[in-house]
Amino acid sequence: MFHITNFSEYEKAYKQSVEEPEVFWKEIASYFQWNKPFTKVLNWNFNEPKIEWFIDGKLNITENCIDRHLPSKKNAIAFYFEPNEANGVRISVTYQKLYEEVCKLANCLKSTGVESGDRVCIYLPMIPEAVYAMLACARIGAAHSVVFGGFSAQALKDRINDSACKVVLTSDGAYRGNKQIPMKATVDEALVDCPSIEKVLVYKRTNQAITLKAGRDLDWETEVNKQAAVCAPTYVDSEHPLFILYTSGSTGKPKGVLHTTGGYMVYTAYSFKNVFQYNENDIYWCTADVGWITGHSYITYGPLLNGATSLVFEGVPTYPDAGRFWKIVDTYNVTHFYTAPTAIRALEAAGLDFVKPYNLSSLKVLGSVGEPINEEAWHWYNTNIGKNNCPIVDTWWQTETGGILISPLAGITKTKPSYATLPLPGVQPMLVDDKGNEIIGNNVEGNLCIKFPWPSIIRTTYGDHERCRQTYFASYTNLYFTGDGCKRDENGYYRITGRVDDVINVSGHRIGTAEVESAINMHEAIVESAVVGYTHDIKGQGIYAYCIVTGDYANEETLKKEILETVTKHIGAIAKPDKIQLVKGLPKTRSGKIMRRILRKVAENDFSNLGDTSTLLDPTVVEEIKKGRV
Ligand code: 7RM
Repeated sequence: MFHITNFSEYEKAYKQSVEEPEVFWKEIASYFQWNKPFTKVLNWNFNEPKIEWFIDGKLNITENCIDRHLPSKKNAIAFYFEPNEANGVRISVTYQKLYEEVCKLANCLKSTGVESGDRVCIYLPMIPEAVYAMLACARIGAAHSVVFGGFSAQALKDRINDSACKVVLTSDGAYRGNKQIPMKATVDEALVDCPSIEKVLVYKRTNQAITLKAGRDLDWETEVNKQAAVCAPTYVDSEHPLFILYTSGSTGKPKGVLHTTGGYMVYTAYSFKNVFQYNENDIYWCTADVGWITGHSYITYGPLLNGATSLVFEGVPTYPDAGRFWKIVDTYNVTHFYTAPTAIRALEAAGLDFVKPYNLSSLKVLGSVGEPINEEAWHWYNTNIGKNNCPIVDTWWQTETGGILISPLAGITKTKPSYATLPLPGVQPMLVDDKGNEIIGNNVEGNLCIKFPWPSIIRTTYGDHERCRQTYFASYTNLYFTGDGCKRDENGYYRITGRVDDVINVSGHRIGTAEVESAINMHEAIVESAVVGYTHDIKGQGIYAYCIVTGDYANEETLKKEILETVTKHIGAIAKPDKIQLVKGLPKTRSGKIMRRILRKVAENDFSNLGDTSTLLDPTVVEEIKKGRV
């Protein structure tokens, strides 16, 4: 049964999903349109890893997102578009219009030479075209690689080259609050060094001045309007790549997480329906950006697969003021609202005067995603937004998991502040100690692993399968390792406590400390740096950088400014350190390993239990670091 409507149905579904996973998922998969039925539900081993779902099945995910709904929902709204400027042009996109826009863009991609199996980079603001772009790729079997609009030219270039994209879909610029951000100029800078790119399609959003390179750059509207509004779906194998999405890990450059078609479709649709309990005529709004996995699974695919009506928002929570979210909820009668704890904390800090003017009585379900939600933010959200009347779904998942794995089902699972509560059907969590021994029983804590595949699990990291194995499947034999620490309470409820690796979570954005360090080290005056996370009231975690300076520099203030510029250039503004401390040395063991534990404690302003520092290569650096804390 696709839709779970009460707790005993959840228990029944969960039990079956563990005891007879193939029977369970076969039935869920039968709710979709397959061009050719699958012959086997699952093949897997976590050692290679090799994971295949709905084997031999052929399908097109956009047929399931759009065509399938047309007979009953032609004129129903797929999504409303709310622009950055509250008085800008609002658009309502019906399922019929969505069909036509996606078909035209799909034909346009074909005309530029894109074929099934190719990769297409999408670098766009949060406008309807971003959704059309993802679906147009999927329509013709090309894999999309969406790059968040806040990433720099350098970061964009690395991502385009890693998966050898053929085409970039972008816009002239983007509106963001009271700012106008260049997009095309950033693409131009990236493409100086991207040999695989053949064409660039440029959508005019801001009408700012741009240059078009003859033979390469095309005007979006001109090209799209030449195309027929019908495009037969390309049927692909269930395991055909659907998209690549780059995400940060504890070492080196970002990894291209690869998701495939059939399993991702089944799981995002199933999890959307059951976690949010979305019903006909509800208005769902997820405030994420399509540049992150939340935008992929719960703005584009999950809602559309369910024939839902949702909202696509171009702007930011605090423009023109901190009441923007609540004003939108009031205007559209939003019933389901899904956002990140960092936004909740920022809006809480702005004060209730920004909430009071608006009628929020349409709300039925609230969601949280991206990082642990602290109890205080949970209560503020529950009291002031939900008016003690809306279940909060604290949804834990990752880019690699494709969909929500641990979460309450709205109105069905009893919630507990700061707990993601229970696994969805098909998800088998396991806590292990550092040696990989299972931690059994309740009231325990350990590293969170999953012991059985679910349909939307990562298949590989693009171009480097060994890295996928190393990162997720090699820490513990036969387990998928999440990188998160986790508690299980007396009732078996899960609470994710945060990363146990060198990944920090800044405003719900995953940032690898190694990535920031290598960006900082690009500055000529810096030889070495160490980056750690520390507790930040609004962002959840802030970035603290210790930098060893050897080169010449004018003065401390200028140098720090230059370091920030270097990081912005190499990664993007989201990775800028909140605090920079210039140091003469870093605490290292005799073997040269940086003692990050000490650096984390100093960043937290906690000088207790720094441990035995006498064995360090140079114990005096610890005193220097403590004194110089910023
Ligand atoms: C969806 C997303 C994944 C990391 C993950 C966690 C953290 C996400 C929650 C959470 C506690 C949550 N994908 N995380 N959701 N921690 N409670 N509800 O964010 O790939 O960008 O990040 O985010 O550490 O490993 S992500």
